[in-house]
Amino acid sequence: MLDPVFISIQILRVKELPVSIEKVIEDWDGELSCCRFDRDTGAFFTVAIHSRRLGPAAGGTRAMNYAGFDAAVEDATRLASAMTLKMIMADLPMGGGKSTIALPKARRDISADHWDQILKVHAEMLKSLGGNYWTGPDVGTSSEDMDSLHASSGYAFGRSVGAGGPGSSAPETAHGVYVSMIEAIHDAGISDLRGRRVVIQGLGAVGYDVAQRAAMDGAHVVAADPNEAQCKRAADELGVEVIPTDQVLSQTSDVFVPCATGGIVDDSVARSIRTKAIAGAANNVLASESAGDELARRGIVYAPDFVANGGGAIHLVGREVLGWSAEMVSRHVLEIGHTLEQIFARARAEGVGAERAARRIAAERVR
Ligand code: PPY
Repeated sequence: MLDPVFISIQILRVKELPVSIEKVIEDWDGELSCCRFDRDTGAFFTVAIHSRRLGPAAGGTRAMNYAGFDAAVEDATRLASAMTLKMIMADLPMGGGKSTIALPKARRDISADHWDQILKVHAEMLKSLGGNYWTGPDVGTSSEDMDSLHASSGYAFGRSVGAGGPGSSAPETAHGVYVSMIEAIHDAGISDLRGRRVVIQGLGAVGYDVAQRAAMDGAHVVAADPNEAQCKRAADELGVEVIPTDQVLSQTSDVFVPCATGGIVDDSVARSIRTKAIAGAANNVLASESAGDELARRGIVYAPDFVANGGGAIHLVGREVLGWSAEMVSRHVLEIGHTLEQIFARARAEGVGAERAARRIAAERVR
C-alpha cells in the first residue's frame, strides 16, 4: 500500500506544479534559461534570456514565494518573452530577459540579512552572465535592491537617485498606462474619462498613480487591493470607491485597468467581463491568445500589455542606456499612444485582436 504521506505529497505536487521544468523550456523559444538553487538561503534563482537580437537582454527581477520551482521558471520565461516584445514596440535597443527568485517564504517574512544574502547570490549570477543580461526592479524588488545588485555585479538598472540611478520607474509606467487608457477609450468611441467608470485592479505604486490621474480627469474610480491601508488612502485622498478583490471582474466599467498579477483575462473572463476597453500595467494580462480573440469578437478594445506598460522600460533604458533627460523619457512615453493607434488600425484592417496585430507589427519591425 502507498504511504498516505507520499500520496498527499503527490497530490500537492500535482496541484501546485502543473507543468514540468522540461516542458516549460521545451515549449519556449528563448535563448537561455539559467537556474540555480542556493542551499544557504533556500532560494531558487532563474535568469531567462529570451532574445539578444536587438541588444543585451534586460528585464526586472521578480522575487516571491512561488508555488514551486517550475512556476518560477515558467514565470521567468514568459516574462522574458514579453520583454522582447516590449523593447521592440518601444523602439529600445535592448533584448528581452527576466529573472525570478523563488523565495523559501513570503518576502515580508524574510529578514534583512537573509535578503542581503539572496541578493548576493543573484548578483553572482548577473556577474557570470557578463552583461548579456541586465536586471531592474520588478514585483518584490526595489530601487534599493538595484543599488546593492549594481554595486556587486555592475548589471542593474533602476538604482535609487541617491546611488546615481534614475529612481523608480513607477511614475513613467503609470504615465504610459494612462496614455493607453485614453487611446483605448478613444478607439471604443469615448472621448474622455469625465464621468466614466474606471475599475482598477491593484493599488501598488503604479495602480495608485493611475487612479490619481483618472480621478483628476473626473472619472468615477473603483479599485481593489489586498492592502487595506492603501485602499483607505485611495478612498480618503482620491475619493476612490473600494471594493473587495474578488469583485473586480464582475464590475461593469468603461475601462478595466489590471495593475496586479498576470493571466487575469482567461477565456471565461473574456466571455463575461462587462467593459468597453482594457489597458493596464500588469504583464501577460491575457491567459491565452484565444482570450484576446474573444475580447475582439465582443468589441472590447484591448491595449496589449507589452505596449501599455512600456513606460517603465522607456524610463530605465532611456535614462541609463540612451542618456535621455526626464523630459525626453516623458515624450517617448507619449508615443505609446501613437503605437496603439497603429495597432488598433491594423487589428481592424486584418480582422484580428489587438494582441495578434501587435505581435505581427513586432515581427515585422525585427525583420
Ligand atoms: C518591465 O518593464 O517589465 C521590467 O521588467 C523593468 C525593466 C525594464 C527594462 C530593463 C530592466 C527592467
